[in-house]
Amino acid sequence: MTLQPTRDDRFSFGLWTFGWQAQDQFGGASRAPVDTVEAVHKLAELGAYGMTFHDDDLFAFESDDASRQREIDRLKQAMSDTGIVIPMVTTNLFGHPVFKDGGFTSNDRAVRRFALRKVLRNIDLAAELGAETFVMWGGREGSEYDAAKDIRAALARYREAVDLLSEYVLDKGYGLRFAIEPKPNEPRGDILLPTVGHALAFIETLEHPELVGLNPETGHEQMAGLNYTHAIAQALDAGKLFHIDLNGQRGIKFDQDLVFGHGDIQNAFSLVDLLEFGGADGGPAYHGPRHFDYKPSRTEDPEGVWESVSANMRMYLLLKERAAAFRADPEVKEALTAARVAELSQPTLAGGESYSDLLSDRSSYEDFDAGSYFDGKGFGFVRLQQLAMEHLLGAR
Ligand code: GLT
Ligand code: MN
Ligand code: MN
Repeated sequence: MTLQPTRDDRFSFGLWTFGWQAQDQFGGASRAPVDTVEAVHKLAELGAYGMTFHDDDLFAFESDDASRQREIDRLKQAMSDTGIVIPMVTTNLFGHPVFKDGGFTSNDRAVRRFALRKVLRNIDLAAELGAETFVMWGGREGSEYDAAKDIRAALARYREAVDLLSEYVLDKGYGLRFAIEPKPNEPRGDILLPTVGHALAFIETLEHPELVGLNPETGHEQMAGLNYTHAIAQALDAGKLFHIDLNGQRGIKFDQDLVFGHGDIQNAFSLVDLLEFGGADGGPAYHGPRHFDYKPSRTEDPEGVWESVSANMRMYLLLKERAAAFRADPEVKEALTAARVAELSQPTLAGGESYSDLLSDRSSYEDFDAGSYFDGKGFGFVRLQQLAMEHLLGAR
């Protein structure tokens, strides 16, 4: 396995990631803007296959039609010069002051109508550029004060928005699907649809649930203290892993958006193992872009920014190589068998067996020796974990 990324790895980056000028709550920008065309060429050179963007990343909010079109044309030219594709597009409904109380769920109805128009226009652009996924991150959809927001009304307006956008995509015959990106907080005190689980439940209430899935981000689940690999597994179980935002986070704190693997490395290892080898017959469980949504730290200059772009891809490929070695190790295979990991895939009842059969099976209850589990019948999970850690550390 090579650590040099190729287009087949399907690595993609948001224009807002390497393009972040590193302004934060405590200080202004520490870097100059990155030109879109130069960035597309640089991504191609480093081995990525795709780039994604918000409308406002490509052309300024309220650009006139001519300057908007100029930026779109420059991007198209760079795409055809490099082969870089645009697999996903998203809309900025959080940056401008008009969205201070959200877009789809602002208390102000005129803002909600403006937000819908902004997204509809951007959906046309996404379809024109051949994107397959349209992400919706509702960072400003939420509240700080319970009295200020009727949450049930807000969810109804969120639903109304997603239903309208779905209807538009269907009427236009666009090949686009939506992916909701959950986040628990920041910038709002509490954001609506805070976790993968909340978003999955919401999707089932929509007019066109088949058109709507998820774009879970590593750090966002971890900010809620949750296990990202579990979240991804449940999204896969629901057939809703439409897109993914990979990055790094260290514990429950502000959204760090570190390089992938520079946060919880153990969880990154199990995640790559699941994505790459958790599918049928040990193949990939996910086939979409491996999209990095990270921020190069404020300490980095332009050289450090592009180093950090490469670091994301290299971390992913390193973890893929480590996971493959883990799976191929005969001692790991033996430990997995001892831990009965594969036994969980076996249905609890035999084919055709009913609850009556179970009730009359004395070996399952009356003659079952539950006592033998005291001081015996361990699962050996710690041994398995140690083997995983040794592979992760390159000790095996
Ligand atoms: C924003 C956010 C990300 C989202 C992006 C999509 S923008 O930077 O922090 O997690 O994926 O709107
Ligand atoms: Mn984030
Ligand atoms: Mn994200």
